[in-house]
Amino acid sequence: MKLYYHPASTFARRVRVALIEKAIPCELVELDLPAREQRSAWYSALNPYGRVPTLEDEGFVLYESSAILMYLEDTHPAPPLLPAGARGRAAVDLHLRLCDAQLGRYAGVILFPKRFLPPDRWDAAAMDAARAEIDNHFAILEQQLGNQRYLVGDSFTLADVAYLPFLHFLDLMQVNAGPRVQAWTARVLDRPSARATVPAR
Ligand SMILES: N[C@@H](CCC(=O)N[C@@H](CS)C(=O)NCC(=O)O)C(=O)O
Repeated sequence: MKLYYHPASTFARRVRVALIEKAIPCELVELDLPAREQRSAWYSALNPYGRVPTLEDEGFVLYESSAILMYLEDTHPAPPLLPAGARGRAAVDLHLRLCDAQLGRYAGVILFPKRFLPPDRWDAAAMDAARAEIDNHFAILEQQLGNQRYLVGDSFTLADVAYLPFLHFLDLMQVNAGPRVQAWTARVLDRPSARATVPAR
């Protein structure tokens, strides 16, 4: 199995975390994103969208981090990162979708410029609007977390894996995180899989 990734990629980090949690052997192939290797002919043949991550498993090629997470779960079910019952699995699915729709797209508006562009190229109005959406999303999660240790009950699941790379940047995004979100973030980021995949910036 091969994973095409970049160490700074939030979406690729999800997959690296799942690989570590499940102890799946995998060759990591780093793409030179600043040099636009993701747009090269050889990589476009694998992933026509020119993004990381992409997984290659004996000729089977898959991209979109959530789809890769589900594939790893199906092919390597132990240790499980999905609950056993239909409702728990549906709840994880819900959080995977909402993480992308209500957080990932807005996080990118703040994180890409803050991590990779000089301040004179930041769009402050767009970043403020994105932060308002993100604050609203985390206010909802604050309620949903209740007294649970993780997002879906007391076990670490793919829902937490999907959020993990974004939780890492709560401070950089200047999110107004409530106490439950803060405790959940600390718990998630303390896992060995999180510590082993910390981006350089
Ligand atoms: N929806 C995709 C998003 C992947 C994505 O946006 N990857 C970024 C890095 S975090 C990327 O490859 N950017 C390079 C580019 O767009 O040229 C997923 O979940 O895998």
